[in-house]
Amino acid sequence: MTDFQTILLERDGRTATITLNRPKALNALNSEVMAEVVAAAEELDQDPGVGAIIITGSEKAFAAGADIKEMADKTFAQVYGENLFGAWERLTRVRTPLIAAVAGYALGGGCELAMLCDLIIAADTAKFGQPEITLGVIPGMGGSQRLTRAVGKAKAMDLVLTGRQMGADEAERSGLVARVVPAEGLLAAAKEVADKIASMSLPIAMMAKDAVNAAFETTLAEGVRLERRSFHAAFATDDQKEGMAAFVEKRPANFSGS
Ligand code: CO8
Repeated sequence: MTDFQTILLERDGRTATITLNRPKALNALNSEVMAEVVAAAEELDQDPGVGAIIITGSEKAFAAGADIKEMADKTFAQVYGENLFGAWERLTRVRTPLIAAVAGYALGGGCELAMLCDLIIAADTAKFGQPEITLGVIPGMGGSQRLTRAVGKAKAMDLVLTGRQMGADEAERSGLVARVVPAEGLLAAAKEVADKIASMSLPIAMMAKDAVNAAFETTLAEGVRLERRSFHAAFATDDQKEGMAAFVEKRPANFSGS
């Protein structure tokens, strides 16, 4: 695995953890962080020994947004020409389940990075927001779309137009966050969820993730059709045989990923 400057990478069993590591800038997402997170996630995605990936930050900040100092003086021609921060979209093609473990600030690009993951587990200290409007811009990594799908138009408009921050409880009530846990237990809770997911059949977890994501991309009828095809296809795997045999034999399943 490549030598990274702005992230830490850990493996424990079938779970990998990517930790954003620019503490002095509250993990502001500059181009280097983006390149490293995306490269690490893509590399882990190629490894069948990895069944789930956690993306996390520090106690104070998951990430305080895209790096304002990097962007401030750029012209339209530059940001358009280089497709500034466009590579984050590559995370949507990572097939291994991605879990965001969020403590502290998840603002702007930080909130959008969390929403690029498949599910968000938040510490009770987490604060989510899309403050771009206060800087004279708008969300640019999917915030206006993914936040609206997650929490609905009313709250998305509230957050995107006022730039206010939303605490962990409100985020959970609104459907942005899957679980809220005490800050000191955040990584353990995320690891428990990741290990649970990683203990399942990886190809089946990929299929399940794909099916849920289809709900955001297509019509109900198309989505249900895709789900049924994938459900039928699951019967071509050894893991379907193992999972159902284990149930009948009253023992835990031991999935092989085949
Ligand atoms: N970019 C660069 N540096 C940052 C950022 C950031 N987003 N956030 C914090 N920092 C830096 C500060 O400048 C400061 O550095 P220094 O010590 O050198 O002055 C250091 O981190 C610590 O920050 P503070 O002193 O401000 O810490 P506080 O605890 O007082 O405040 C806050 C914490 C409230 C999080 C505050 O830092 C803040 O408001 N940060 C900016 C939040 C923000 O506006 N984020 C949105 C950025 S725009 C964006 O994300 C667009 C995404 C879409 C891009 C995609 C394009 C295609």
